[in-house]
Amino acid sequence: MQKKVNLSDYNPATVPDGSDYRIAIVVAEWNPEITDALLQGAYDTLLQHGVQEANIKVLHVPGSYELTTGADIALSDPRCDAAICLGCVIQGETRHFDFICEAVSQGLTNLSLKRERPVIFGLLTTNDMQQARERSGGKHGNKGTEGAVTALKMIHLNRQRQ
Ligand code: RBF
Repeated sequence: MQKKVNLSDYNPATVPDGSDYRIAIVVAEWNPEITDALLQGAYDTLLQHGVQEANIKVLHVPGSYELTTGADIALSDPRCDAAICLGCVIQGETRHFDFICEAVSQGLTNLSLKRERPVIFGLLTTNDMQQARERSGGKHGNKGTEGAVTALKMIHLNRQRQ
């Protein structure tokens, strides 16, 4: 089996067609150089897999901590099939890093179960800006792309719910 360098090297044939999917992308404004690149990766990947531009809604929130509320607002529309959440938290001197990462990961998990729809965790949590760049279109791929692929696969799975 071929060794995966990163999950952005996915096989397009395994991704469901998204032509009747409605997807929200919720993106944090902190570290915009990174989050803009994640957004671009997610958006382009959804288009490549048939999602119609009119069915992609982009919501901006101030920081990663607000991703959960932003996704909840997006999913308050019952026609919205999934929310892809994108943000970047760089580890600093303070414990804010841990608080934000913990709150977002718990928040998104709980929201997905509450709304019974996929909520995708596309939050980069890196030691420095260099690592963030490598994961938003650099040598470790683009986590926005991976978030979009995950959303398409999870919507397909969710539509099999009894
Ligand atoms: N938001 C991010 O998306 N990435 C960060 O790296 C980040 N660092 C923060 C550091 C501190 C000390 C504080 C107070 C906030 C930070 N935020 C960051 C913003 C946070 O996600 C949220 O928008 C604010 O705390 C307001 O709820």
